[in-house]
Amino acid sequence: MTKFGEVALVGRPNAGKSTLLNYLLGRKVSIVSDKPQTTRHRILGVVTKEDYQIVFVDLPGFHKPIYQMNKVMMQNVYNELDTSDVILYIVDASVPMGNGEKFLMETLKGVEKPKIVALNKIDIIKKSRVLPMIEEFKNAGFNEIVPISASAGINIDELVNVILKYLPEGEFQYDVDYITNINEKLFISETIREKVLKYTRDELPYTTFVEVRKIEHFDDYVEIFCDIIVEKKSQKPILIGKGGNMIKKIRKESERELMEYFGKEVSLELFVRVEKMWRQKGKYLQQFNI
Ligand SMILES: Nc1nc2c(ncn2[C@@H]2O[C@H](COP(=O)(O)OP(=O)(O)OP(=O)(O)O)[C@@H](O)[C@H]2O)c(=O)[nH]1
Ligand SMILES: [Mg+2]
Repeated sequence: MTKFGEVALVGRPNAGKSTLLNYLLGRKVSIVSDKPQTTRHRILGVVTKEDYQIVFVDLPGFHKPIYQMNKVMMQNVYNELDTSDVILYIVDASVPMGNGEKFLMETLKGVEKPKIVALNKIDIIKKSRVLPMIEEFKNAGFNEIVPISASAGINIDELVNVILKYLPEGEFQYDVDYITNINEKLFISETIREKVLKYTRDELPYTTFVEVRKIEHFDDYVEIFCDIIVEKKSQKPILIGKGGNMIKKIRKESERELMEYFGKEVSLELFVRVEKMWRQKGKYLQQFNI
C-alpha cells in the first residue's frame, strides 16, 4: 500500500519554509529572502518515491493582515490548515519567541490533526538552547519536534521519516514526474521579485509586484518583457537607482537565473510602473489564487 498526503508548511515570516521546500525538492521552486513576507502564493512541491507521494504546500508566513493582498494570502493559510493531512510548523529557533509566534502556536493548538514542529536554523544556535524548546512544544501538544537546518540540510531525512509516520495511506494523486504548480510565467515574476527583495530596503520589498507582459521563445533565446509595479511615485527612482544601476543589477541577476531555467539565453526588458494601491485591487490579487 502506498502513502499519499498533503503537508502544510506553516510558520512565521522568515522561518525558512521556502528554503525547506526547495531543499526537499532538490531544486528551487519558491523564492527565498532575508526579508519577511517573501512568499505570497500557495506553492506546491511534490516529492514522489516508490511507496509514497508527499505534497508539500509552501505558504505565506503567518501574520496579521492589513492590506487586501495580505488578507488573501492569509485566507490561503487558513484554508490549508483545514484541508491538509499533516501540519508542519516551522519555527525559527535562532530568535526569541515573540507574540506573533505565540499567537500562531495557540492557533495551531486548536487544529486537530497531526502536528510536527521543525525547529529550524539549528546550524546557528547553541545546542543547549534546543532542549528547552523541545520541551515547550511537547508540552503544548505537538506530536513530534524535530530540530533541523533547512539551508544546511541537517536532519531533513529524519524529518521526512517522521512525516511518513503520520501520512495517510492512499493512491498517488499526481503524475510521478509532477513537481510544482509554479508555471513558467510565475517563475519569471517570482525570480525578478526575489532580486528586488534582495537589493532593496525599507518599504519597497513589500510594495512591488512583477507583471510578465510577454514571453517570446526563439530557437536560441527567450525574450521577456516585464513591468515592476510600485505603489508610489517616489519609489520609482529608488528601484531604478543611480544611473540605472539598481534595475540593471536586478535584470542581470534575473537573466542569469532564468537562463538556467530555460537552458538558453534570456533577454529581459524591465519597466518600472507606478500603480497606486495595487495591493487592494482584485485584478492583481487574482494571481494569488493558484
Ligand atoms: N542559518 C540559517 N538560515 C536559514 C535556514 N533556513 C532558512 N534560512 C534563511 O532564513 C531566511 C528566510 O528564509 P525563507 O525560506 O525565505 O523563509 P520563509 O519562512 O519562507 O519566509 P516567508 O516566505 O516570508 O514566510 C533566508 O535568509 C534564508 O536563507 C537555516 O536552516 N539556517
Ligand atoms: Mg517563503
